Amino acid sequence: MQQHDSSPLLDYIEYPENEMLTRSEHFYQEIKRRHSIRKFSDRPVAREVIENCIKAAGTAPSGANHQPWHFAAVNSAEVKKQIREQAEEHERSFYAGRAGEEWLNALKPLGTDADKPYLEHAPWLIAIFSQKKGGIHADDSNTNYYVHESVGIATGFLINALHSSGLVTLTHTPKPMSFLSKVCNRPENERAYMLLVVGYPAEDATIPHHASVKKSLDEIATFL
Ligand code: IYR
Repeated sequence: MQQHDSSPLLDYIEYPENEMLTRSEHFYQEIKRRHSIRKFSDRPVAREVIENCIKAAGTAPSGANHQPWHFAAVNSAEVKKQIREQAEEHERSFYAGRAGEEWLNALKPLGTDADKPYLEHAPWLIAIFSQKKGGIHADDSNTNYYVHESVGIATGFLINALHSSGLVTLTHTPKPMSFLSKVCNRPENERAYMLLVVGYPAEDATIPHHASVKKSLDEIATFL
């Protein structure tokens, strides 16, 4: 290995094999309770919880550790209203035909449409941005690597952290998403990656049957 600064791995925890097995089973049981929710309560969620979850997302691995992401956490009713209005405008043309027949058919079992009241009802929207240029320091402007992969992993960490905290989420991808840059005051070099809707579920929240059909281990994995 090349000469480089490093420190010993002090925070690794090894579990006995039987405990490893029960922990992996427990994690599976926990994460399979995570569902995309489209009806949110307007109950507030403390900013500190959101901060902790974003800190967790920020520990994700990334290309050259450049951490090419930005999380704009929106709690302001005014900003949420702007996001809802602009998202719904795009969604209306999407559902009116821009998506194409095949895509619209694929969405039918989810029951989604252009109305997005949850963008105002949910206490928090987290707009995730990716950075093509950056570096390990916030003000660097070097090339970033594996940006999509890195931001995808961080987003996964964030969803997991929010779920573990007892909140529900929706991964929302209005198409196009570029309006988020302006609404969230983000610079030119960043691209909107995803909008996460975060909060408590409404009392009458439901899960579409289609969304709970998960492929079996055999269908998603091979062991060589
Ligand atoms: N962005 C639209 C459409 C949509 C697209 C996919 I792919 C989904 O899995 C769900 C919805 C919307 O949010 O309604």
